[in-house]
Amino acid sequence: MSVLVGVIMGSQSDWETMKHACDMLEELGVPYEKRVVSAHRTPDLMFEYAASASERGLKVIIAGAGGAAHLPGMVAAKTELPVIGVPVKTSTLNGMDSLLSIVQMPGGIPVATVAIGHAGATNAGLLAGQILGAFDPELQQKVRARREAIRLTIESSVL
Ligand code: RP5
Repeated sequence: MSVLVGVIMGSQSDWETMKHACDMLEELGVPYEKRVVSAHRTPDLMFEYAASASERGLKVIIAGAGGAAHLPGMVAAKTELPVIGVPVKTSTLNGMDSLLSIVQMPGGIPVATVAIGHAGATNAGLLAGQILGAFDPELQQKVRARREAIRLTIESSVL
């Protein structure tokens, strides 16, 4: 099956967080690719990746970065595909720097920003699955079943 989601991150050090997006895509059976693409250290690669993503068949891009986290916004500037931004938690400012760098996009160039860290990365994978699921009933059913399993777990919680 062709790759539908591109998972990119600004550094190898983001993988601990971004692997949770990949785990979710695997759980949902969504074909994806993953690679390190840095807005600051490999700007030409970033532009090339974003500009060619649509013609390569990708449908959604998940971009994670920390600190001066310009990757999601700059990628969004170069593609019409939906971009989901994951703020990676930093040791210096707890990811608030990442969050604010990603979330405050100017009108006209959206990035769907999720929570800082692990939960955000998980939700990024899930959100990509939900976007694709709108056009894929089988995938949408997987999302539905997953939610149902969560509901049952919560309702049967014993304290
Ligand atoms: C950002 O700088 C990356 O997304 C990463 O979160 C942060 C630190 O990168 P390293 O110095 O660990 O490579 O570009």
